[in-house]
Amino acid sequence: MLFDKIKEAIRRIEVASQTKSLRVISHFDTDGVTSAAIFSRALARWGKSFSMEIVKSLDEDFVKGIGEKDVLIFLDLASGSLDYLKDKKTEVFVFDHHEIVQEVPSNVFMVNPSYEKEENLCSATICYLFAKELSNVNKDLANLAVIGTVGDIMDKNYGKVFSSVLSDAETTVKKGILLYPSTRPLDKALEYSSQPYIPGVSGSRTGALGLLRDAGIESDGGKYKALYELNDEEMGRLITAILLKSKSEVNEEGLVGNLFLVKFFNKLEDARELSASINACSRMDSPEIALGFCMGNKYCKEEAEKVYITYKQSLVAALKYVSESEKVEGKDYMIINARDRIKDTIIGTVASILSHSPLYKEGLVIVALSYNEDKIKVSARIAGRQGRNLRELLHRVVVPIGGEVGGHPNAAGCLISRGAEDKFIEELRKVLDVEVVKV
Ligand SMILES: [Mn+2]
Repeated sequence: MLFDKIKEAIRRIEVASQTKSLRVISHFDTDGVTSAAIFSRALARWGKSFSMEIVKSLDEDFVKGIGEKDVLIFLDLASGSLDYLKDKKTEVFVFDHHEIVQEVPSNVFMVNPSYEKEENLCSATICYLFAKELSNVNKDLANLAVIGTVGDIMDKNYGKVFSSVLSDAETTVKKGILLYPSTRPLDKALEYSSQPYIPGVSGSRTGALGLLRDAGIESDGGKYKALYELNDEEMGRLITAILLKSKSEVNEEGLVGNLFLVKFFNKLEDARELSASINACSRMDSPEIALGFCMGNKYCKEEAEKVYITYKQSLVAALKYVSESEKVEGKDYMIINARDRIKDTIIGTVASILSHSPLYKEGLVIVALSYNEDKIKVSARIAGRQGRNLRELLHRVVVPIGGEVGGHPNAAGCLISRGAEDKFIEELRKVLDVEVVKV
């Protein structure tokens, strides 16, 4: 049982921390940062001395370089790095939800719902359950678990455990369009929305006002309601109006979901918007700002707002670069080699946005490359909803070159060495061209 594991972890950390410091390492995405914030607060209230680090990933060299004088605690990562941890001569704790692919070594204590085959929870929720078990005072951290869950897109078919977290956080849950922030007046929210992209509405003030008119949603002296303020009937009409405008480009299943409103800095905020700004800070190399923001630091909140704006601008600049740059194009594929013109931390998001754009035909393979020091980050996406298996495709190209492939059939990525740039593109083209012949 996960709950038993949490209790046991508390007992073991209590013992280990009598003689050693705690070194906590967490992941840089929203779930990892919210996990880190919950854990930091909980450990401080418990009176433990600890250090906290936020990392982009756990590669072999990094793990091997970690010393053994402290107790090691990993949040939202390490379930895939167990082989590198088995030789550490210190206690290791893993609070994670990723799939465990190797055997759990005897020095590692695993707190992972997938290991227990229980309700799927994100790391922030696991950390929250740990914090709440330590003390009920930590119930004020429940909102962070909600934000982490939204960040990992695990907010759809949740179960009993997450429901209790929602009630601890006093979250307002509402069925509606996944357009954020749902706290912003609708005319603005629609005009500035890129995901979902609504043709003729996204980026157009006239289009946004026209859509609201079609849906029969009126302003009160020029001021529109926010999405979360709509009643069921208005929400229904708005969904219909958007579906009519989008034709096949937006499907109802992806458009409608749960809106979560959480208290943050004493204001009601859309968890999706908070998640996006935390994610933006990390992607812009400022995970410490994201962490401070989650921990209630006012200065970090202001900085996070600035970084979020810069992030959105750099996405726009990246998309502009893509539209103007020379691409390697084939019948059913497009390769964008951005080199150092687009950050490796946003190249995946750029590829995702392109894949949702109505400019590209269904099934087009989009592969984008960006430098990351001596490596190259590769992100592959399928335009539309179906096409080839990208993970398999990348795997075939990478095997002779060397590198690790991760992801899913329709969104995959890999890391290769800078020296393999030309070879990778050449091999990729070969594989992609052959596929075309096969079809
Ligand atoms: Mn996670």
